[in-house]
Amino acid sequence: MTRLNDEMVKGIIGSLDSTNDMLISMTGMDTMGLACEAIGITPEMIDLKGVVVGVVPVTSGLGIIKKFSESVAEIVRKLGMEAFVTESADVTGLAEALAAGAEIIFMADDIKFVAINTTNGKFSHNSFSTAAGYVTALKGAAGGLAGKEVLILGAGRVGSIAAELMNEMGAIITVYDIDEKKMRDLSAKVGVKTSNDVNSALSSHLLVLNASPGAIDGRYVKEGTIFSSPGIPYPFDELGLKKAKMVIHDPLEIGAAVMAVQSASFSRLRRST
Ligand code: 2YH
Repeated sequence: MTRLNDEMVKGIIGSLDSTNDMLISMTGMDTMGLACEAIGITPEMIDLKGVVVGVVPVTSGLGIIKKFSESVAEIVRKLGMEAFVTESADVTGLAEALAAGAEIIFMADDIKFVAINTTNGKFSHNSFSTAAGYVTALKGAAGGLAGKEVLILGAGRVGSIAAELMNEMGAIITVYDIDEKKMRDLSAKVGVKTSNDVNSALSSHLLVLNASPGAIDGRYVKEGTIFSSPGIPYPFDELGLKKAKMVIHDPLEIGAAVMAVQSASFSRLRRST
């Protein structure tokens, strides 16, 4: 998945409530409900009260993204957990979060983004969480995926996990990737169909999971398409947006919310009576 940048992150904190409203109206679930469903639980099954989350900025690679850590902390607070961003970055920041008693620690470099549950060492990662979150959103928006034709754009980490998850749900999947080898490998692994023409694939699908960094040409979008689209940068042109019935997209919230709930579930599931 492409790296986020300052520009993509700067509006997140101010738009969390509207992202939540968008999710409710498009999928029938709020952020918490969607995050829980993505990991196979209900909100009643988990106790997030008193969970302390530390977010550690990481300077390696291309370095710190302005407001990234603060945005993750705010996403987590909206779910009902306590969150802080460490003053120091990297290893010193990790030590700071541990010393402050963080039950969950979020850290991201340019390749991986993880949320570690410090009580047992289990961790969630953003590729799974993003895939699970956006598959769940598509399922909600489409009223279920069993027996439905779904196009996946992008056979990278998120697209591949999404293919496995939707395959288990009984969706009929076609995958497209500009990299033919990746596409064939995924097809062999999960047993999905492939397309080598993105435009004709778009023209024949009403449900699309877009996990690719490529642009989507509105001329080929089918009228009434539902897009669940974690892919960055934002891929739609005006025509595509006009023809689409729904576009579910945010740069960070859905993936990070699923990570937080999944990581908390490793120590906070309520015992059933
Ligand atoms: O955006 C990213 C990468 N695409 C990882 C996502 C994995 N699916 N990383 C964010 C880097 C954040 C930076 N190191 C910071 O501000 O701490």
